[in-house]
Amino acid sequence: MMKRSTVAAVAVLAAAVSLPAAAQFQKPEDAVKYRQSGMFVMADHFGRIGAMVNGRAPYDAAAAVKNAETVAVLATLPFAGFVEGTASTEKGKSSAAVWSKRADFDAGAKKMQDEVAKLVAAAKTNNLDTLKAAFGEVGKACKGCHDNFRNQ
Ligand code: ASC
Repeated sequence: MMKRSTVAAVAVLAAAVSLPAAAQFQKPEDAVKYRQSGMFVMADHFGRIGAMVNGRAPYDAAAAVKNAETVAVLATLPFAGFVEGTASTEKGKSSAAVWSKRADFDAGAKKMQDEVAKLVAAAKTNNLDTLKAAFGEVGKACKGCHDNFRNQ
């Protein structure tokens, strides 16, 4: 038999190793801040590609790849911040639908990540039209969730 203190220590260690998303944050507001910050930085880098495909900035193939790769990393991050009990009714914020339709929300996140992976590949083709098409698909994936899971 393990001593009670040992059992407790093992339990703490197991919890730390498995690290459920919620355990990453001290308080619910931190989870909200985390996901909003991630989305903000992701939108910034995505927007730099947008400026190129929309003719507001000169096409720089290397910068497009770098920004697409940055978006790909960022695209994995915000979802840990969607912890239970952090829905809002405020315009522009996450609605209760995120949690009541969680499978749909997760599928939307996956769709976005898949389209972002294609964006990276498109950026590497060094073809602005290819990049433009992939940019549009990512934008659609963003919008899909924003329409359904963000208060209008
Ligand atoms: C962006 C951005 C979004 C999406 C969305 C696409 O650049 O910040 O939230 O694209 O507007 O419809």
